[in-house]
Amino acid sequence: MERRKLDAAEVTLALKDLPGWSLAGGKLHKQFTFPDFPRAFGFMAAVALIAQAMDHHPDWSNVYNRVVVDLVTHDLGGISTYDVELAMRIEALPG
Ligand code: H2B
Repeated sequence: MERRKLDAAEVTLALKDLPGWSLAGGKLHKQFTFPDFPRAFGFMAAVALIAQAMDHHPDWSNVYNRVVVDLVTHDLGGISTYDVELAMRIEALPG
């Protein structure tokens, strides 16, 4: 798909289809909470496979059962179509 930086209006529009996601520090941001660490890590493993296939990688952190995900396109200096695509693919993961 096209890899292009989005303007503020396009980001606002994209967020309408991304429940729980917000704009924070110039990145698409969401915190995920799981029942336990293995579920959180399983989620991260699933996201890692998607990220590697896209060659587009999240800024993220994990503490026990929580995973904080921030999506930005470093080389374009902002949120791009790829960040929205990755967020949508994360939302489409089972469970
Ligand atoms: N991920 C993100 N989020 N932003 C980037 O600019 C980026 C990336 N660049 N993954 C990619 C890898 C680049 O380094 C490779 C060479 O395509």
